[in-house]
Amino acid sequence: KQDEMCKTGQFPGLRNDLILRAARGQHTERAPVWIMRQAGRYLPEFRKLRESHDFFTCCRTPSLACEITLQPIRRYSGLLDAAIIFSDILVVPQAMGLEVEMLPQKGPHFPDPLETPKDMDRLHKKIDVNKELGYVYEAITMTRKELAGEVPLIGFCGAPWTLMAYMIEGGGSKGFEKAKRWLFDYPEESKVLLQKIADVCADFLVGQVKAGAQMVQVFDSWAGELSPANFRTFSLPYLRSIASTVNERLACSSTACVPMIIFAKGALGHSLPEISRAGYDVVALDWTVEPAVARRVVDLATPGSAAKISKGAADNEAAHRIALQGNMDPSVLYASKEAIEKEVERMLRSKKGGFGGEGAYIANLGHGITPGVDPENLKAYLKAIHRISREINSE
Ligand code: 1CP
Repeated sequence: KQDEMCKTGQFPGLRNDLILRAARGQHTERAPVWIMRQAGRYLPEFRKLRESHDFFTCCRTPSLACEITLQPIRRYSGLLDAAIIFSDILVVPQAMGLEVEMLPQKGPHFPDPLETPKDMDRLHKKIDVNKELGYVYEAITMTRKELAGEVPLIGFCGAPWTLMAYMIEGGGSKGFEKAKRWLFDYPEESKVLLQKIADVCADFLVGQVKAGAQMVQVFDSWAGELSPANFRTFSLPYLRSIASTVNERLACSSTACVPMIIFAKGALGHSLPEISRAGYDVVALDWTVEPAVARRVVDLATPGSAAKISKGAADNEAAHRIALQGNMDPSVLYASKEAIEKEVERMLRSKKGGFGGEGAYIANLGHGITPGVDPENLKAYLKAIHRISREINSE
């Protein structure tokens, strides 16, 4: 059924492919822009809907997930270049057999987190991802149709280390002591768990693409909690595994590959070269890295692809220039519109250490937008990106 679904012609033609071109390393007339967590609590229309619907009910009801995904697209009509499906990274631990609830004001909570490796027995032995997470696929197919080709739809999942951290901590954490203790005391069992999560994530992303996702992002939000050595032992191999499995599986099922984005927050300072060679098309940056430096480091780390400052590279070109995404500090959105514009100038102009006008760049924040931001300030940010990047990209 899934294979039938992805036959061409099922979805309306795409009218704005700016982000797909940038993700393939190409020059674009201006920088495409989307915002991590663009569908969420800073929007009054989202908060209104949440008054009458529980969080995971929103995730599990395709019509609600579709509506929430479209909220920012409507509000910022013409200013956003992608939609991201409304869901959460914690639907994967749920599919693996752990209970997760969303507590008001507190965030995610696992009533029975994993305490010792023995608890891994409580996870499902065989996971039918298509069955457990079919509701996400339905939401994606519905939203892609509703978008009617206005902008591409992004799918996503959490990274194995970030998900393992939640499964052991039982929710958000300051120091991740329990999860890190596993890495030191039970390294082999940790690797088994990480690979198991990676396999589910790969299945899940393949299913999302078949259901209509035109790009996917892997969120390693807590990568920065790990030392360089532990990041390379307990996170990076599983990020690589996801990228290669997804691409192989899509190729085998004759489904066109889609650009993949990796966001390893906090790990760029020590592992940007390794991350840029992990098999992803786009590397998302947090705000602790200077864009021009990141551009140089990534080009040096991926010489075959950097040679192609690919104005005309074919869409399915294997070795295109690695694109960058990011990376404004989300807190800038609390400042005045003048300050926001000034920071956008700094982020974009190469003489200020910014991304410059060569393309292979997707504007975003360096992490998710926070609940207290005034939606009008986000509008000022989006408008500044459009205006300034159009200027720079045509210079
Ligand atoms: O009360 C509410 O309405 C819950 C708030 C909320 C929302 C709007 C949560 C709980 N998740 C979401 C949606 C969500 N989560 C999206 C939607 C698509 C979008 O617009 O971007 C996405 C992509 C996520 C991904 C997610 N969930 C991440 C990775 C991104 C990041 O910001 O680092 C993480 C770490 C989570 C876990 C999570 N879910 C929700 C919260 C509050 C958290 C963080 C908890 C913590 O502090 O550890």
